Amino acid sequence: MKKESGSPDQGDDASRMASQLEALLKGRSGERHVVILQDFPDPDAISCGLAYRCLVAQWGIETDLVYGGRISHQENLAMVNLLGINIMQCESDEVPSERYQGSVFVDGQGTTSCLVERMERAGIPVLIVVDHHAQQDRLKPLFSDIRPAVGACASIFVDYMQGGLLPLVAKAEHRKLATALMHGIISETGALIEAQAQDFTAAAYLQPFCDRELLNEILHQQRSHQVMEVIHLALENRVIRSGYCISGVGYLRADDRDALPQAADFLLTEEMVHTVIVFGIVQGEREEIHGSLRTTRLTLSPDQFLKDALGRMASGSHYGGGKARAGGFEIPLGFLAGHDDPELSKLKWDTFKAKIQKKFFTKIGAEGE
Ligand SMILES: [Mn+2]
Repeated sequence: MKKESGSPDQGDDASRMASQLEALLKGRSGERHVVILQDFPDPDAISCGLAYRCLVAQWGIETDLVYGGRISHQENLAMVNLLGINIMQCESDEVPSERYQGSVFVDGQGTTSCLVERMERAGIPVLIVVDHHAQQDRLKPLFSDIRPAVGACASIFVDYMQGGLLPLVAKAEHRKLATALMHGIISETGALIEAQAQDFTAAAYLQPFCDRELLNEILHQQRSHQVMEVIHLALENRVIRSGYCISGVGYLRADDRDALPQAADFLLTEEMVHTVIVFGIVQGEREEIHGSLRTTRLTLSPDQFLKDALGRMASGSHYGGGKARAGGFEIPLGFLAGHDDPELSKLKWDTFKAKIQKKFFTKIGAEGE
């Protein structure tokens, strides 16, 4: 059931995926599904979760949207609050797994959530994966629709809706959904600059139902002081080699985690820089390295680049992955995790920073410079 993107019969393929999904959902009526978003959910993921919730309601399927980290970006908080989207933050041992007859992954394939193992241990079957990142092979779902050529995962859901699974009508619930999906598409495609034909088709379909005033409000959130400070550090600590800009920002709170991609976006505006990597140690329930990659270089695949540079962990999965123009990575600190005295903390950061920089410099062939 897996699908490669970019095939000439994309239209037929898309409607085949929609009818396969419909067939599966029809057989699942009355169930409750857990929709797993990445640990730091972005608008694309949140809107896909909402789309799934609205879509499956017609078969009497209930959903919980869950994530294991934080909603950290100010725009994403505004989105959830202004649109009244019901979404649950869960520690992995808190997931009420006995409630669910199946799990669903949107805008990810289980590699960006700390809740996956817990779901697996609870024996919850993986029903559906809908994503636009490169194929990750972490999960074995009953239905999988992976389209790396699409700019936003939200556009895949709009494709299902438009294909007859949930035609939009003029009512408040659909207005909310259309606004969320539009925000997903806009923010995921750099204000449509990176959008593909299918994203434009989706946006055109959503436009008459979208609440422009609300969208405007969501998109014009100011940056928090902490985010500005992370951007400041990223600027100060950056090292540039052959057009690659790498910057470590040290420790940051889980609440400020989404400052990393914002800092990366900012550093990418410097002339002669084509690729940026910003990373830091995120201190939440777990302490972990998180990093964000942004590139304008057409010949660079963020997914391949991160997999090559960082390799795999003992479990066999990669530390990172990506999609067109963007990627991310997460490195568990294992035995070294946890708050320490200032001296140990500094040693720990210096060691990880040096190691990560070395891996990237080796990958780009700039090691000795
Ligand atoms: Mn996405």
